[in-house]
Amino acid sequence: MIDTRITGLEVVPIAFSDPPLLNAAGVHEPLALRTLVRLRAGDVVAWGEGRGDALPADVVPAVRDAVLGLDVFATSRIEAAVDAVLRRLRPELGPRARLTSFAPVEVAALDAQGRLLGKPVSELLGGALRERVDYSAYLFFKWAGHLDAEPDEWGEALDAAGVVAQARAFIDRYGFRSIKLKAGALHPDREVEALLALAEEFPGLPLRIDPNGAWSHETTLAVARRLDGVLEYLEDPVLGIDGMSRVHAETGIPLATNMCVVETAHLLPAVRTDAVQILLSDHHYWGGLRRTKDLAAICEAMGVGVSMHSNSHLGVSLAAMTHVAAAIPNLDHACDTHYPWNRADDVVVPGGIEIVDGAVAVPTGPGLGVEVDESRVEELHERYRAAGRTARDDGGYMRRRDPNFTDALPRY
Ligand code: GKR
Ligand code: MG
Repeated sequence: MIDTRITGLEVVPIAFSDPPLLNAAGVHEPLALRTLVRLRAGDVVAWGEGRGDALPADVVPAVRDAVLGLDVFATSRIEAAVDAVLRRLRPELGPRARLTSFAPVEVAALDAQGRLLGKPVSELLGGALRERVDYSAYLFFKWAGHLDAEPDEWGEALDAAGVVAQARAFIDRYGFRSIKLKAGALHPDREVEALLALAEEFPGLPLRIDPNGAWSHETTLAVARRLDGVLEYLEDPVLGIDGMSRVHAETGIPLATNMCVVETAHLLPAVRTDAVQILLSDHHYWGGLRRTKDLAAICEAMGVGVSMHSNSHLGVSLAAMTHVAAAIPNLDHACDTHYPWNRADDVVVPGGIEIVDGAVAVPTGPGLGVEVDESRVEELHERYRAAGRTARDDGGYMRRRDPNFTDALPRY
């Protein structure tokens, strides 16, 4: 019998380069923050990647003590152990925050299981139903470069022409076959113009727009009229389940969310009021890959479609997203990914995971199927330490250029 007990768990906060991408909250800072989990079980080393706030330093020793010695295949017991620590040390955390902490541990446990068995994670999730997972080009309005820095390789995109040029670069490099535009940054008229320019330039490609709740009900109705028949779906035009429900009732347009349904308690109210037609799953805060599969099954039962949300991330997450997406029967929209914006700093050994023809081939090697470059991890950890930041502050960074900027929503 192979030894499958957990013998080590380390949490490594990292920081990596991120371009100045605009959104309703402000603008991305020069460094994005993430959390890596390095887990040892039997004779394997495994990895998980989580949000920057997934496992704050003060809980790490207790989380480690709680999981050491557990069987790495017993993910429910591992989850219960992590949950108990968080309830004790951080009673103020709600279910979503606790699931956010568990997620990278679960991914690392699945990576370890796969490595121990010589099986890909998708097999542990029931098997890949497709060999490749489609992703969409995730476009942003952006500054040419960071404050006090030279322009970056993508250049400025602050109007329709800039966005179309960005789309062209993304499609030339990665072959994307659908497009999402992050909105909520400029006046909605400018954002609609950009979307219409994309529709003209790339006929037939599914298009989405996501202002992260920056629009009022009236603005949303005006945008929906102008984009009638153009969108695959409209993502979080307004805040809250009631607001989304009203928009859908008055426009009939399919609405997607990663904002008003972010934990199980939100599902029933959203479905009862027909507020959401497509749920954007995200294993990073829904509690890992198994829970994401369960979520997709619930969506199927409730007649809600499934797609996938992303935040700035590296290749360990891209691999995890791809495994779970491949194993979800009803995931029938291209997933979001920020990977093209961040891949230059990836910790995954080059060539390990690539977007080709708009899709990622489901890794077939053991576990997540990607190898992590430990020296790169140390480098990114050093950048995290040197930066002295522990939280994302898009609004604060925007105020350095525009002191009057406020992230209060709705803005338009
Ligand atoms: O990266 O600026 C961003 C996005 O706005 C991100 O923070 C969102 O969580 O991509 C996300 C979304 O779909 O809302
Ligand atoms: Mg969104």
